[in-house]
Amino acid sequence: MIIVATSIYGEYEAYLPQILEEMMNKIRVINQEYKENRNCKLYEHLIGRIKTENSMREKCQRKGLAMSTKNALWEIKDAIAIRVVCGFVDDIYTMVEQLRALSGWRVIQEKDYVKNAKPNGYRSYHMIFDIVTKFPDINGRQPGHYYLEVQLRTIAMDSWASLEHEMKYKHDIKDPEKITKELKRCADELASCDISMQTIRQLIHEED
Ligand code: 0O2
Repeated sequence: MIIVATSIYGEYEAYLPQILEEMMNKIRVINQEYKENRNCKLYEHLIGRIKTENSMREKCQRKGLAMSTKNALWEIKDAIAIRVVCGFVDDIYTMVEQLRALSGWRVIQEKDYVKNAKPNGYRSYHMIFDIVTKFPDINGRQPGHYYLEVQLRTIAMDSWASLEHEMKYKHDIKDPEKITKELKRCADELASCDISMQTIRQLIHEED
């Protein structure tokens, strides 16, 4: 018997990296134009990813959804995701407005964990867009619609989230309450540094 392993993304799998690249390019153009007009960049770096097969299957399971292509691409909305890592908190909000203005991008969900941090200290601005692409979609449309998640954070927020994410998967933590408390303290200290850096930038600009 031959077992053919099929991706949870089915026939749409090959489109996903192409869509991701196209959408990242749109964000690169925003940065380029901003640099030309204002002589400063809007973000430090950009990361894109297609959710791995394992991670998508785990998420379907966690949400009580069947492991189908429809659920992976339509019910779960972060198969395609971009992270924009900014230098300053203000730049997050400038970028949010620029993304909102992109043609073919429609915001369907927004969560401001920068102003309203999660209880564990997690900070980031999350947006889910319905984007129009040149590819067919799961609902039989062409041009097809896909979801794209964009997370916007400062460098400090990103460092914290990466380390916290890594540590969460270590199961041999002896005193989880203490660790949670320490992580929260670190997140708040980093947020306070972000505010200071923002203030310093404003002071420098006032001197210009
Ligand atoms: P990964 O590894 O990024 O793929 P949902 O997206 O529906 O599961 P929710 O709560 O509605 O859950 O979405 P939310 O709060 O917008 O968070 C979704 C994503 O934000 C997560 O995706 C993480 O990337 C990130 N995130 C949220 N909370 C935390 C946190 O406390 N710590 C860290 N490090 N990241 C967080 P995934 O699919 O869980 O993971």
